[in-house]
Amino acid sequence: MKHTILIVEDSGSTRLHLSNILSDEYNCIFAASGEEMWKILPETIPSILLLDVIMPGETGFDIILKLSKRDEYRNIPVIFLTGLDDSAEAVRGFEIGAFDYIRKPFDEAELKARIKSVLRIKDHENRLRVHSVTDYLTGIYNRRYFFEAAKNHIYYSLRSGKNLCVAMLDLDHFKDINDTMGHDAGDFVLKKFTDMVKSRIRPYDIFARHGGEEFVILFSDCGKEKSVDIVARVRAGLLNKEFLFESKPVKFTFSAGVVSLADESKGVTVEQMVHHADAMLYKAKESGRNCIIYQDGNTISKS
Ligand code: GH3
Ligand code: MG
Ligand code: MG
Ligand code: MG
Repeated sequence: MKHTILIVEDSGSTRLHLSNILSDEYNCIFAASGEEMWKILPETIPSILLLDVIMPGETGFDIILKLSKRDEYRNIPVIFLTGLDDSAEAVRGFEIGAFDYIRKPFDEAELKARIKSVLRIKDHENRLRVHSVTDYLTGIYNRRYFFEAAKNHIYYSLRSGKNLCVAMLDLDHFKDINDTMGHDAGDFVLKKFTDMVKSRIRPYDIFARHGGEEFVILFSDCGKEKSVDIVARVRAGLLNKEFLFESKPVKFTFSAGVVSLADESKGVTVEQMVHHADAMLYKAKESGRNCIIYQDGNTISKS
């Protein structure tokens, strides 16, 4: 698939020139001003923004500063394209976040090489980002990502008046699976379990490995009943399910604790909610495992 390059340039002849050079290799989209660019961006996030500096209306410098304040745009790499022959301006461009800076008139081969280099760095950066938030074994989010994302979700929920719930899930007697069938069988179970949960939660919920055989889910914009229901459906899905590991049958269950932001005290943190869900999980283990416990004010229910 071709990368998309969004070119913001007020000069028609430069736009045409860039189109001739780049259109074979890239999907080029053109804007003649910042104003036009802001209309295109919500529809198309480009792989690179080629940004002229001197334009009527917003300058390239104005634009990059605005982009850096928007979560959805701040990771778009910007290459400034300009006739300015002043290294102080180039330095300023880099200081405010440009990836590269190319002076007009540009050399075709050099322009192409610089674009390729930015794409390579960006690709590497994206891989690192995914890597840093992903659990290696199961491919779901890791604990670090969970706490970061959950913090924002709580903040958003408090501002919007929407609820959210946090569930802690822990596989029952998981050590026995490792001990009787081997560590690979344990890994297999962890993967099957995460697949099962992924198929039941909604795309905007956050599902992460908290550690070992312990998992955490944030149910975004979701009430307690619905959250418990989703966890209960995972539990029900596992009840009569037998997986085959190297032709040997393996069955497992889990216990869970669920808490709701609405029932927490004011100013509660993610860490406190997770701790609270963990306390409910502990009760679930104590009451015989393979069950879910949630807290409704002072009432503890078991399902
Ligand atoms: P409980 O029902 O009380 O939760 O018992 P349990 O056996 O599930 O809990 P325990 O904490 O005693 O054992 C958890 C085991 O999970 C111990 C550890 O070796 C194993 N474990 C942790 N991470 C992994 C992993 O990535 N792969 C495998 N195969 N095992 C793991
Ligand atoms: Mg210009
Ligand atoms: Mg366990
Ligand atoms: Mg555990």
